[in-house]
Amino acid sequence: MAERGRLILKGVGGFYTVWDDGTSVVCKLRGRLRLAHLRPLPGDRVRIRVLSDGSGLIDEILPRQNAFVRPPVANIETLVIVAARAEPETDPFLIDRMTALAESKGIGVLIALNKTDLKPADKLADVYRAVGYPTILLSAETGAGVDELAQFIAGKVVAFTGNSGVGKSSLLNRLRPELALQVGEVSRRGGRGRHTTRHTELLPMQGGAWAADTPGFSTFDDESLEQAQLRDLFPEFRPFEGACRFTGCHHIGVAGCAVLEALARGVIQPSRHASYARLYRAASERKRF
Ligand SMILES: Nc1nc2c(ncn2[C@@H]2O[C@H](COP(=O)(O)OP(=O)(O)OP(=O)(O)O)[C@@H](O)[C@H]2O)c(=O)[nH]1
Ligand SMILES: [Mg+2]
Ligand SMILES: [Zn+2]
Repeated sequence: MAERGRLILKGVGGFYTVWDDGTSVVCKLRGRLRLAHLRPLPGDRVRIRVLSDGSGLIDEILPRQNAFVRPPVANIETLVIVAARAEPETDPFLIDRMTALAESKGIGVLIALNKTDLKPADKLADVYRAVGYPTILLSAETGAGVDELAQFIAGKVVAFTGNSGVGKSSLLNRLRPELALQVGEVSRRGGRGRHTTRHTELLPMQGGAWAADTPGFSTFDDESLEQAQLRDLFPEFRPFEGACRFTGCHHIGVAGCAVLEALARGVIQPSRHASYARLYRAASERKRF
């Protein structure tokens, strides 16, 4: 069996909290790794040495299965994309950009629609269920859907992502009240979140799961979703592969495009194709500069 190594829970200011068989050890990075500009991420597996004073040194970062820049996290099995229809309302484009990023890294997603006590999200849920993504309707306020969420993440290493204020930390508190994570107030004006969570941290959950709470994002990194690859990151396009009139069709405004025909028939969700087109245009802008 391959060595699993110890798990990095968080890193703040050059100090890394490492889970070592039931206890956590605060470690520094060995000079050789620091000089090579190697920085461990929460979720990384590492080899450590515990010194006589109880502190530790990270000797080696084991190879990564995958890594995200934002949220900064590695070796995730499922990305839990938290969104809400109110206070704050999530732009579906943000959801679709995250699903595309997850697809580009071969990571599963869960669509977690929170705050359903404020505004129902059934229609939005239908959009993602039509794509084939597991989708849960939730309320951290009433507890609706939380058992289903617990079952879904059991035994997995997952990361919660989503715009600030959608209730990532609140859902984690519902799943495991002992965590007592700080949650924010939603500002009256604009109903936006306030970036209450400052660092990404992996937390031990029931059922042997680990879940990363992450700060909500307001902007994205210019993480490269390449134009040529984009159409493969929308799974609902796959049934139409090879069915367009032109080989290598990018499913953007050309005659005889099977994806656009499916869109016109309502088989492909308009918001999903709009997000695809927006990502496609952004990628072509990047390519020009
Ligand atoms: N009504 C209602 N309020 C909720 C729900 N979930 C969270 N909230 C409230 O929304 C606010 C923001 O929640 P947080 O859990 O801090 O949101 P977050 O996603 O962790 O935000 P950041 O850490 O800033 O990224 C808090 O006032 C919560 O009490 C919900 O399901 N219903
Ligand atoms: Mg938070
Ligand atoms: Zn096409």
